[in-house]
Amino acid sequence: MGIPLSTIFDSWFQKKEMRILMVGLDAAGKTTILYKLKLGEVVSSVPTIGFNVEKVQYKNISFTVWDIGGQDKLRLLWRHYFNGTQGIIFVVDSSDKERINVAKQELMRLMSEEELKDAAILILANKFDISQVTVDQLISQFDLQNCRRDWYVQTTCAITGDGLYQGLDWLSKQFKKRKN
Ligand SMILES: Nc1nc2c(ncn2[C@@H]2O[C@H](COP(=O)(O)OP(=O)(O)OP(=O)(O)O)[C@@H](O)[C@H]2O)c(=O)[nH]1
Ligand SMILES: [Mg+2]
Repeated sequence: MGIPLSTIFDSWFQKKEMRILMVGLDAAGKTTILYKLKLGEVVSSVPTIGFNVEKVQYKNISFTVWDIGGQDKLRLLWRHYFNGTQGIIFVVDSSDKERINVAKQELMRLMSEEELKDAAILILANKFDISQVTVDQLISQFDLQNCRRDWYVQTTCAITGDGLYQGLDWLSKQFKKRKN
């Protein structure tokens, strides 16, 4: 007995691509995160009208990350990008106390979308450098305790890159879990 050779070959050569939808309110830091991951640099960003898309290679997985503009009127367009999404990165400006409830509502709306029901949800509490929010605080602000989805909260600073790869680590585990 043993593992058939074809199974080993399949696991080697299988396409390891994960389609990620990155959304969140305007100015949360999505575009800054995308290019920090892609280029290792902080780019000067302008508000995104439409989308940016980049492939980010990490841990043998090619993440195709769709970064969609988060301004109020643009949020209605997010659903056009849902199809085939395996993971969501929901970016929150954790220093924006006034709009934390708006962010929560948008996240709840995404979680109730039929097309996204199997997608893993990574929540990035960004701008950690200026907010010092804790993961527990964000979990309670977003009422995630009773949420029966695969979700994970990570604090990040897109400027330094802190926390970004921990987030991708969690997504890569979700990817492997779903493939098995
Ligand atoms: N201090 C701090 N500033 C950040 C951080 N991440 C992003 N920013 C700043 O926040 C501003 C908005 O960042 P963007 O990446 O353009 O935000 P966005 O989410 O793409 O916004 P939209 O495209 O409008 O949806 C920029 O001035 C960034 O430099 C962070 O972790 N800490
Ligand atoms: Mg942007």
